[in-house]
Parts: sequence; structure tokens; C-alpha cells
Amino acid sequence: MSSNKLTPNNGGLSAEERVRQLRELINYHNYRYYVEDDPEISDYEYDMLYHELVELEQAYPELVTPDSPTRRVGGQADNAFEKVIHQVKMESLNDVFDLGELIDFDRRVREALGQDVAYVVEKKIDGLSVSLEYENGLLVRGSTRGDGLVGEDVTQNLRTIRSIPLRLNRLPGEPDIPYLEVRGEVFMPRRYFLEINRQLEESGQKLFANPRNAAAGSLRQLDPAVTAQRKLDIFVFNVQRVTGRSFRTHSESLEFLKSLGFKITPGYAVCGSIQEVIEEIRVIGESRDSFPFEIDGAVVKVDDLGQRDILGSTSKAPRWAVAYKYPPEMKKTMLKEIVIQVGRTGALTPNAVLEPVRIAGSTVSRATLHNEDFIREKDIREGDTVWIRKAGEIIPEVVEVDFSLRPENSKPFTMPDKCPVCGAPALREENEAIRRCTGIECPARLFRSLVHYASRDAMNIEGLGPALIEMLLEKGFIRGIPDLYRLKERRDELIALERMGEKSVDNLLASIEKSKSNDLSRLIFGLGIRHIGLRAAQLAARHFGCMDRLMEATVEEIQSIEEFGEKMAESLHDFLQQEQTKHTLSLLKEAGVSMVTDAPASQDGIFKGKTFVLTGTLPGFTRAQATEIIERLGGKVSGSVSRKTDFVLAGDEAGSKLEKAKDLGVRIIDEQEFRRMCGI
Ligand code: 0OX
Repeated sequence: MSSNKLTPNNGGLSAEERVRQLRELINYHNYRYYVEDDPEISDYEYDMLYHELVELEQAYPELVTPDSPTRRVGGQADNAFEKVIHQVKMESLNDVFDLGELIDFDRRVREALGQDVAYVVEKKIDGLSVSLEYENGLLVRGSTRGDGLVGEDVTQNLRTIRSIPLRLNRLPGEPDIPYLEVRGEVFMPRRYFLEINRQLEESGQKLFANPRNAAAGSLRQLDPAVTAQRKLDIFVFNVQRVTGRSFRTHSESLEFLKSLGFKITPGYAVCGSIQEVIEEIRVIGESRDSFPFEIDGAVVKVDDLGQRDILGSTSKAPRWAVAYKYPPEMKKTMLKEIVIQVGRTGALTPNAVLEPVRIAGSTVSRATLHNEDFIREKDIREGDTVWIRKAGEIIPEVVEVDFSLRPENSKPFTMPDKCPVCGAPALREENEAIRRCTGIECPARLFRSLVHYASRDAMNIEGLGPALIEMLLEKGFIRGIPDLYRLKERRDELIALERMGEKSVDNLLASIEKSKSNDLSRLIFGLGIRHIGLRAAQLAARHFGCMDRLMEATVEEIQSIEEFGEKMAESLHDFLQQEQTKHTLSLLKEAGVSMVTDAPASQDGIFKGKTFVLTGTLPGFTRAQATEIIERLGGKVSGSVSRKTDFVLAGDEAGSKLEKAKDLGVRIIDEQEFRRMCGI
């Protein structure tokens, strides 16, 4: 690097010269930060350089080049990845699981060669393998390993990884290398993996099982901007193809890669014998918990490339390398108690509270028991002594019980059928392993309930997304869905919140108000009832017309809705009968949320073509409610009795209309009969 000084452009450089200088500076500091992990300047100073380059490139677009550090996140979101046929196969490794197998490997190698061998031992990074191709020093393509022969073109995503050079260092006195393909492992550093899982958990999404899945999921994003946020990193460990160069050993090629600017496989060791290899494996195994990345073993490779050629490969893997897999560490401890955690989706997860033990680098006092079937199958009980291990090396799990240590009075565990947080029924559906809380007011699942309530197909409250809901909950603005409708009383406090301008608060309050006049179907769907999707909500709204009627309906009545099965009817009925639901709905009604549908009256309503006249006072309905019901069921309400009248619905103190109906022989019904006809 010609210059690493922070030189402000006061030397009267031309724009072109300054752009070139800035790129060199930024590339250099990128390297210090992302490859060497040893920054020389502050983030602020770096940002200033970067900012200056962005501005210059904006002012002089003709100076933009594809290898500019400002061009890492470019390209558009794609629909799919192009296939890449690997010119050099990306081989996989044979695994060995103990030292005996490793010694066998060494014997085979030495017998085949008839000579002594030196090995390189590398940490086996738990990520996903990629190929990077450079033409004349420029990164032209990056692809995933795929099945080793055909992978996917993820160039745009790989460009976002700061430790991948977009342009290689030119070696002193040498031209750019015409062509180079290297192989490396993309991974997510442990702390970002933990961080991203924390974020996913908070927004109620599915977690990544391990850093490898997180890396793969992040690299296979169709939008490079998403990958760019995921803090991926890479270690490069192989020259796949190169023109105009040859190496005698693997270690020599690694040093060459390092000089080009790559971050190479960290702390590799060259070992003169299998005893040294075993010692190195032991050392790595002992310190593995302190690495900032996950490893899933150690790779042992013959160092001499000539010897590799002699050994060759099988169809599956090279004969000159193996992966040694460390056994997961297991510990025995006492399971003190089984507690139930209620997640944001309402899922009840049993957790073991353990006598704390140290395992794989940290102290563990809790472990997952997955679900009730797992507990039953393994017959895990409170008071048991259990073996635990870190599954995927991250989340501890109970593996099995040491039955010889079971206390005499122990009892099988039963999963509660009520939510331990709110007391609402916790139901487990057929074919599902998980029991879920069904309480709409349950504080544990409130976040999820609110996100769903506000979502587009439900109440469609624009501007009320997960992040804002999170904040409103955190700051105590809402404790339940009905509180949304009281936010307008706290407009000033909302405006005072970070990130909330006056305009956005007013827009939010307006869309909350607007949601009050939504169709009933949106409300039903928005309550997030199991098995009640959008279509079912629409059918139920149309069939019953208003929430009051729906709430009074029996399971059978609900099941008579077309397309409704027993499971749906029961779920809807039971949900509506819960005290929490009734309470929430009464508050929503009070707030002015519409409880009726404006969908056209049911075509097949039982009162289709019938005309009603109402007279007197009905004990159970207001005149408006009765009218609504009749209309929902396809009938009409008229003000006066004639020969065309089909029914007169007569309440207490009915007057002249009743007399007229009698005269004309029109059928007269009372409320009880009316209810029977409507099925309410
Ligand atoms: C790793 C890793 C993976 C080269 C030829 C066969 C396997 N995950 O860290 N693979 C290899 O080597 C390839 N080395 C590694 N360090």
C-alpha cells in the first residue's frame, strides 16, 4: 500500500487523483479493520474518508469503478440465483470421529506414498464453502459450493463481506494475476449469531439453529442489502486454480493468499508427524470455546502438493485430507424443576432448571426440553439426574436421564393445559407438537397479537409495524389491543418519543381511527384465532352479520357456515367464549370499533325474499339490531303491514300494526320464535 496516512485533499489533487487516493486509503483501512482486526484509525475518521469518496463519485460518476469500496452493496434484488458450474470440483471431506481413525488415515497416507509426510492442521470453520474468482486482480464472481459441481452465483452478496478483497494486492514488481480462484468458508461470528437470534426472537420469528444456518440463510438472500446487514466474514483456505504460479506446499499457497489481501484460515499449524497433529487437535479442542467463531472440527491436510497429486481423490473426497470431529461435551447434573416458558407466539415450551454446570465454555443452568412428547419419550422428571449437551453447540439440551439415580418418589411430568402466564386454555392441535396459549390478553403473546391485529389483511393499521409496537409496549403505552384506541389521548407524549415526528404520530392516530370502521371480517381475522384465516373470518362475518350474534352462536351453528369444519367451529366458538376475549371485545366496542359487516347480505340467507314489519318492544333486541339481523339473513324490513308482509315481529305493547296483521291473516311471531328461526 503506497500510503496509509490520513491526507486531506489540500494538496490540490485532481478529482481523479483524489478518488484513487481515497480508494487506496479506504482499502487499506478496511484491511486493517476486517482482515487484520487491528484498526489504525477511528470509525469516525474512516467514515469521513468514505463519505468524501461517495461525494466525489456522485459529482464525477465517470470515475466510478466496480472495485470501488463504495460499490460493495450494489445490484438489485434478484428472483433467483444463476447456476455456476465449478471448473475445479469443490470437494468435501471424509470425517473421522476418534484418534484411532486419524491414526489409520495417517498410516494409509504414508503407505501409499512410501515417504514421510508433513500435515497442515486447520480449524474447521462452521460456515459454508464458497468460491471466489478474480480476473486480473478484480473479483468477477463468487459462488456457493452447492453439491461441489454446481453452485449458485452469489457475487452481489459476497461483495458485501468486507474481508473479501474486491481487488487483490499487486505483489511488488509483478503484474496482476490473470486468473485466480480461491475457496473459503463464509461464517457468522458467534456474537452476531447470538445478536441476530435475539432480534429474530423479539420479532417473533423463527431462530437460526446454529451459526452455519445463519450464514447460509444470510448469504442466500435475494436482496444483497439484507446480506450486507448480516455481518458475515470469511476465511480463505485453498487455491482452486491459478495462472502463472505454482506452489510446492499448501502452507506456501496460504501465505501467498495472505499477501494478496485475503483473510486466511486462522492459526494453521504445520506438523511433522501425526503425534504433532494429535497435539494440535487437542490444543484447538481445548481453546475452541474462546474463538469468536464456531468450529465443527479440525481439518488435517497433507502439506506437500506433489504428494497430494499422488494420493488423489475418491469420487467423494480427497485421500490427502480428513476432518476430525470433536465429540460434543456432555455433563451430568440435577434437573431441579421443569418450568414452562410462554413465547411470543403463545407457544408453551418446557425448560429444565438445572443445578448449574460448566459445559463447552459457559455455565449452563437452563436447558430446553423441546416439547411434551420429548419429555414423555425420554421420561424426564423433576429431581432426575440428566446428561446435557450443547445442541449445535449453542442451546443446551437434555439428552437423557440417568435412571439409576432417580429418586423414589418421582412423578411423571404433565404439561399444563392452561397458560401459566394468563390462565387461558393452552391447546395442542392434532399433528402439532406444541401447545399454545389462546388468551388474547396474555401479556406473553401480546406483541404477536398486536402485530397480527395491525397487519394488512387484518385491521390494516398503516405505520403500526413490529418495531413501533415493540416500543409502545416497552414504554408502557399499550397493555392490550384496546389501548391502541386510547393512544390519541397521549399524542404529545408520542410526539416526544424518539423517531416519532408530529406528522408520523398524526398519520398513525388517523389510521388507528380509520380501523374502527373496518368490516367485521377484519376484526375476526385480526383476533388471531387458531384455524380462522381470512376467508373463514369473511364467511363468519357474512353469515352472522354482527359480533353479538356470532358470540351467541353454538358450535353447531358456527359449523353450519359453508366451508367450516368442526375444528374451525370449535376453535372460533371456544375463543369467543373466553372471558379475556369477551373483555377485549367489550372494550373495543366501547372504543367504537365496528362490530358489524358491510358485506352484502348472504345470498342464501333464510329470509331471502321475505318482508318483515316490526312492532312493539322486543326484550332482547333493539329495533336496529333486529333489522340488521333480518337484512343479514336476506330479508327486508318495511314500516307498514300489507298483504305483501310475510312476518310481523311483535314485541310488548304492540299497537295497530298487530291488529292489521291479524285482519290480513299475516303470520305473527314473537321474539322467541324469531330467535328460533334465525338460529340464535
Ligand atoms: C473449513 C474447511 C473446509 C479443501 C479440499 C477439501 C476440503 N470449513 O474450515 N474445507 C477445507 O478444505 C477443503 N478446509 C477448511 N479449513
